Amino acid sequence: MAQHSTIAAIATGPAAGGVGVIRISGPAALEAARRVVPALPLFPEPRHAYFVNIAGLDDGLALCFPAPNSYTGEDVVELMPHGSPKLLSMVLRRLLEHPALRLAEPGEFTRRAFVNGRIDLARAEAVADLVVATSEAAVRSAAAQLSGELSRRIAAVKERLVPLHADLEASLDFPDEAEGADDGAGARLDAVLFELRALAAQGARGALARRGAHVVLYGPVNAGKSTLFNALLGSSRALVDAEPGTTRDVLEATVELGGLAVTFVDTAGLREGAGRVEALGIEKTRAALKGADLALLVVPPGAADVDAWRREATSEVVVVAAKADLGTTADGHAVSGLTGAGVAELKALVAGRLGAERSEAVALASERHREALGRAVEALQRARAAVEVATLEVVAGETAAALHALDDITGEDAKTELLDAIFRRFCIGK
Ligand SMILES: Nc1nc2c(ncn2[C@@H]2O[C@H](COP(=O)(O)OP(=O)(O)O)[C@@H](O)[C@H]2O)c(=O)[nH]1
Ligand SMILES: [Mg+2]
Repeated sequence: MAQHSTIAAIATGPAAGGVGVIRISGPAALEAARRVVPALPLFPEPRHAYFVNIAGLDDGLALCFPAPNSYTGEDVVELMPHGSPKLLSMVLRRLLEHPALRLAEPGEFTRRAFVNGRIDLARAEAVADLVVATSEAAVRSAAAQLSGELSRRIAAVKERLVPLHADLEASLDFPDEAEGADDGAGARLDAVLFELRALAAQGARGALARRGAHVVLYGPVNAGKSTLFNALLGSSRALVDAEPGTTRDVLEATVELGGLAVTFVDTAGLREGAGRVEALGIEKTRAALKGADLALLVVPPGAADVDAWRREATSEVVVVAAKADLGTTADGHAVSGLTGAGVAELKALVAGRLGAERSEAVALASERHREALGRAVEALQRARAAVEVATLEVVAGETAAALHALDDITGEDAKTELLDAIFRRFCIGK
């Protein structure tokens, strides 16, 4: 797009590496690149790796991607000297001396790819997710979205919804000619609703994959929570002592379980009559339980009233019978934090409950997508109800609203403010 400025940025991370990449995109990309790489021909071969001197400082590769066959859809040049952050910033500074060039804003390369129709919004957002993914599940989730999985499923739903909407509008506008076009609208809405609800159900898992899961250990004082916490992590993070109330703050540590980033949270035991500091810890325990994806209720042998403990949690609860080495364990998954018996099995159980390694956990990683999908489902539910009791106008109107919500996911007619908000999450050079 000729009205665009030409932008440049270091595309690789700020740490030293074998190779670094500077990316330039826009109409002046080649001209600017030739200032620091005089050896680049006037008409370089597309996607050919030229081994060249870069800025008189280093030898490396230069590749040219003429529009529209590039990441952004514009003319792109990538320079790859050694990955010294200082060297890269010196080369970049030289490039930016070109009057047509300016430093790229965060996410601007990907934003241009979206604006130029190279990728839709759902896929553009997946780039940001992939770059910051820290667990295998997060990588898989972002990669699937980047491959267009979500976009394809949305497109498949629209393929059914658009003709339905057209039939409804036709019945409204030309009641005689389009007689019967709205027949079976209820069944057609049901089919679409079924599909969208399935997609929404996967959304929760996708979210877990992206942000990781919180698993909170709680229970009576001295149950062995901190000992188990340390055993789960394989390191001594929490203080352990026979004195009740040793753990007063909330401790967190993250491990990877079945490809999922799982943050275990060790809490103060819940008990009455605790001192002031410990009481604060107990308050934090209740807050941690509210944010838990899964709670491990750790109970010592002979613990009473396990059901009352269960009710403290709002998430799913797994009862863990601690100190199994002492013999007389309570009902529940038996472990000994002291000997390590049952700990591997408990980890596997936790991974299973969280749905780690379930590859369907790919579809809806972003909050924005879940919200838009929720709106689509609600509109279709109102449309479905209206089929029985209200006018055709209502059915058609709600169907149109559902279509708009689906378009929000892939970014058709996306507003500038929305794009600003989305691409702000990116780092520079992406
Ligand atoms: N025999 C045995 N003792 C344990 C085990 N886990 C913890 N303890 C002991 O129980 C006491 C309380 O342990 P701690 O982990 O601090 O419990 P918390 O208050 O629930 O965090 C300490 O004296 C631990 O050594 C276990 O698996 N077996
Ligand atoms: Mg403790």
